[in-house]
Amino acid sequence: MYTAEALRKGLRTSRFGSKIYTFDTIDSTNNCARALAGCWADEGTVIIAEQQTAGRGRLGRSWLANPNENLTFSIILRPKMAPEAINLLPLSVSVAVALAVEQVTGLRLECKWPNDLLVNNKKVAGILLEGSFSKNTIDWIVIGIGINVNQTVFPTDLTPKATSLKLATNKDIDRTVLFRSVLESLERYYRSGNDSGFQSILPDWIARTTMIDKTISVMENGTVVSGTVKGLSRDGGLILRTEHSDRTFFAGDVTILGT
Ligand code: BT5
Repeated sequence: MYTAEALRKGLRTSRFGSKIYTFDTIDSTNNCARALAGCWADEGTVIIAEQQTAGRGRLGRSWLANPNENLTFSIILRPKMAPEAINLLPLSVSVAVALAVEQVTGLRLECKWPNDLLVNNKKVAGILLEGSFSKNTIDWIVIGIGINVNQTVFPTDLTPKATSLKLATNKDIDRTVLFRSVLESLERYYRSGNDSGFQSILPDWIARTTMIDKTISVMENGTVVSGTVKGLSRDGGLILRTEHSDRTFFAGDVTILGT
């Protein structure tokens, strides 16, 4: 069980984590963060739980994580960016989390568009961005982050596609140390995005993906489109060269088919 004091001890951030709400069990840390964000909770407020009874991914999918073994938390942001650029934010979060995990474990994480982090081609972390927008402004954003840390057994249907930091390193990872490192990295990337534009994340994200020039299929709203990945657009979309033209996707599920 976490305590806010233990998580904050030695945390080298200025705003991120200045308020941390810890829960033993909650439905979803994103639900709690959304409710707090709507009540003007401070930017950088963190909600972290040992166990989620309704942890979720995108499009109503579930995020499944054993208690006492993983990191599942959400953070409230109020970014200074145009809503059209919002797709850059999960890319920035992906790179920030990858770097922090790398510093703590020595593993190299790979970014898979739009919101996955992989180790050895298996998903080790997922990011869920939810927000409230009004009149071309962003009221608030909640970023939910799930990292498979010390879990070694996954439900059967996840076994072929999920892994954890412990499975990849054969070592127990200190979740508190990792949490602090992730929060510090998140704040660094977020500040730099706010100060000089989130576009600056594009080269960093590209450097951490093996998707470029791969043949993939993207499923968007029930339609599947196949093609070759050509890169990212200035606003974080995925550029796919199909048989007929180049298309840019801003949402969807990617399956990597080959080189
Ligand atoms: C995501 O969605 O990957 C975003 C996951 C975000 C989870 C965090 S935990 C804290 C916060 N509170 C929440 O309620 N959520 C956030 P998506 O790309 O839709 O992927 C979901 C899919 O990943 C599922 O349908 C499963 O196939 C797979 N999956 C579920 N649990 C997994 C796990 N622990 N490891 C790897 N894959 C998993």
